[in-house]
Amino acid sequence: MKNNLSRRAFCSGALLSPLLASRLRGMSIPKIKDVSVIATQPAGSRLVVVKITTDQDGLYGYGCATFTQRAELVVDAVNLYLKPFLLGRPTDAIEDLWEAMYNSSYWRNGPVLNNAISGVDQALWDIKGRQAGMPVYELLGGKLRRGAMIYSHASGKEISETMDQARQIMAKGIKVVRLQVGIPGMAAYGAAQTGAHPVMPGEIQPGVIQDDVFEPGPYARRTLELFAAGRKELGDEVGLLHDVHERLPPRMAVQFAKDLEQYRLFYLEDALSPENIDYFKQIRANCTTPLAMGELFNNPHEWQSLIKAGLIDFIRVHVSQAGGLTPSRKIAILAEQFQVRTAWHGPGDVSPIGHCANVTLDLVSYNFGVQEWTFPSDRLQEVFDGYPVVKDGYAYANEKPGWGIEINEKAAAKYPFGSETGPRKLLNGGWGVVRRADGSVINQ
Ligand code: GCO
Ligand code: MG
Repeated sequence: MKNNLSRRAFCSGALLSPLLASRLRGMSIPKIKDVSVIATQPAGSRLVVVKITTDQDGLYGYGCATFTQRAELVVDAVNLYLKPFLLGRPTDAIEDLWEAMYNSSYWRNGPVLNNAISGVDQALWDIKGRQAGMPVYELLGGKLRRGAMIYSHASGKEISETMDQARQIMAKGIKVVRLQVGIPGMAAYGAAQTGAHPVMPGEIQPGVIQDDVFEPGPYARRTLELFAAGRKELGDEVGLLHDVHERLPPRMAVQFAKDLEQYRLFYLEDALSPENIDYFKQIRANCTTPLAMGELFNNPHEWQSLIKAGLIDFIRVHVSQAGGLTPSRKIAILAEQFQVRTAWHGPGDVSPIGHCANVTLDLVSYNFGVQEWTFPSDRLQEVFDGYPVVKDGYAYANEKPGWGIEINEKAAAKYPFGSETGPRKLLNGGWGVVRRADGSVINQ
């Protein structure tokens, strides 16, 4: 009996939901005819999307593989390693192909390879949805909420500017706002700089990239003022969150989370770096500020320990950095068992395909928390058609088969990599360094 559990059993629908089986019965299983990469930069970030073309006319899929700081390396990983590995293989066994790609490099769980695998993984889910004539969320058991509550970014050089932006965001019906503010004479995360570009004394070398300067003390004091103003001016109803971006020494992060407790944050993000996650115990022991972490995670060990120990309240993995929809679905299910909610990473360096994958997970995961949102520019929509729509603070799936995104590949070619200016151009879209006033490098 056991070895009859063959492809025939699979294709006969024994393992599929009745609806899916009825849609697939009689359809031959598509084979991978081509694997190609769309590398485009229509709106600032370098975006990498994998396209899987099948041997069935008009049946193809797209997947997000965006690691903007090392985009070209992901392109090579797909072209040089995954393409020859995948050609001719059937598209239907997504889990099997994920495990096969994941193990094929022997060494695994890194940002470049995970993003390459994610591009293929998400493209296979797109193909299955297109084949079945239904959105990917239907393949995952269907929606358990109509839309996903989003949050948007408010920032400014001055606190008053951040407050103005926050009010504009709230006026659109958005219920959760991230607050960030510049620090005079320093380079703050998520906010424009005030004053001249702070450089290391005596370090100006022609053609050499100037390193940013950041000091945790002034940042922490200024951010506490920001949240005092936030609660006073924006009220108690609105959800307010903040991203430390791992820029505080761990001991200071414990104090900072405690000092922010009075402002009832929706969550405090990346108070610690992945290297210092043991300090979450101390933050937990000292205050009730909700904690979010995960965008920098590539390895299951990073999220499993925190989730199982209940040391975070929101898991914020960047779906393609974890390897795509297949593993991220499992992270959501693990988190659900431990009352940890999801808040998938959703900045501008996630492609519209990746944003669709985020919304899909948001709609099918009982433990959804909030979705970081980046509103698309006209140029981004010139290239990508089908970006999920936001109404009254909620993001909605586009209800089309697969991810429901079509890419105008001619338009994508109009925006090749390299449109950065200044240091970023020299660094191929990569980041420079942030240093303390004493010259030592810090996590950025
Ligand atoms: C966020 C993130 C981003 C990252 C960026 C890295 O919470 O949205 O921290 O702003 O810094 O995605 O490329
Ligand atoms: Mg962040």
